[in-house]
Amino acid sequence: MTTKKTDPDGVGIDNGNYFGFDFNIENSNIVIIPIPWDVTTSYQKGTSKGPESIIKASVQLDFFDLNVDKAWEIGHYTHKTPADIADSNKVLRSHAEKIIDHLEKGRSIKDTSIAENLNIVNSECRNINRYVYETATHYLNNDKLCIINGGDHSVPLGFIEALADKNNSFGILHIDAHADLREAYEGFEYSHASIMHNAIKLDSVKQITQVGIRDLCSSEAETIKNSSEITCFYDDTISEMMFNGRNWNAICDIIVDTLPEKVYLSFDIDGLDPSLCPNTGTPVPGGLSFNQAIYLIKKVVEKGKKIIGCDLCEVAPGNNEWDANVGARILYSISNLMYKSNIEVV
Ligand SMILES: [Mn+2]
Repeated sequence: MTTKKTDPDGVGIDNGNYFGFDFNIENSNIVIIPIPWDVTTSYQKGTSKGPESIIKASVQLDFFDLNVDKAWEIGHYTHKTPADIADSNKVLRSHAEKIIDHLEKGRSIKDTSIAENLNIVNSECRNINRYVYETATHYLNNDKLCIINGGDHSVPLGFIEALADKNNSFGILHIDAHADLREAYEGFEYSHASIMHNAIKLDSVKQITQVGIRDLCSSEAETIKNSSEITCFYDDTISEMMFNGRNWNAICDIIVDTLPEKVYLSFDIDGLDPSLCPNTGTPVPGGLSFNQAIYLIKKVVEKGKKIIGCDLCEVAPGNNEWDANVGARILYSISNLMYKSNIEVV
């Protein structure tokens, strides 16, 4: 039988790996690290099932990639995440739900009745952050390119910290409906709504360029306005530019020019139009089309930037494979473009 590894038109094999590829770590250039974690998701849960659903849907893809030569030969390796992470996620969600319920009744985060729950959640989130940090560091030390596949948008922080240890200057391209700049959303230190607040505190992170943002609180808008390190291309501003005749190519030029030479790509699926991710944790109308998102990332590579790492978060399966199908395609495209940006930059 011809497999996808040697022939992009071959048969996809459901072997538990992304894309059904059977590379070993030695002959891989990219490692995808699935983190089934959505403890702090506040609205629809289910993003912890994202990685598993993407793995399943990814087998059906065609692996010929118009943007990257012989992408199926790059070597995509699937990290084996211990099963107890998913188990612990389930237990912790019940603690987190008690806290969220408490707050939704108008009560205070400082009430002693929820203090223990909050301590447990924060301490376990610290542990998962450390696990991601150590896992990513291990692969980076072995010259692998990594992608974190969440889970909610809190999980890549450990990876960004690992990259910050190894690179003294880089920027983050952040595609999302949300600014994720809250200090500690609902009392959670490692909330999906706080990742960029936590990332910008790292010395190596010199710039965050946000695209597609359309749901934020007033303090986040203030932070954006007052920060010289954050540039936000609001969804509203982007549509206005387009309604006034600017084309997407010209807008991408402006976006990419805000980024330094090294770029980390943080891709929250809800940055896209919700018809592409109807089951994500916090869907918001508006957003980028699939082609706009891929074109933007292509421009990052074309303009000679080097993508040093990526994450794809907040994909949640619904009753059919649609969300996972879109997620798998994004994951394949961005991982291939990341590889391309590393071989073409000297
Ligand atoms: Mn989001």
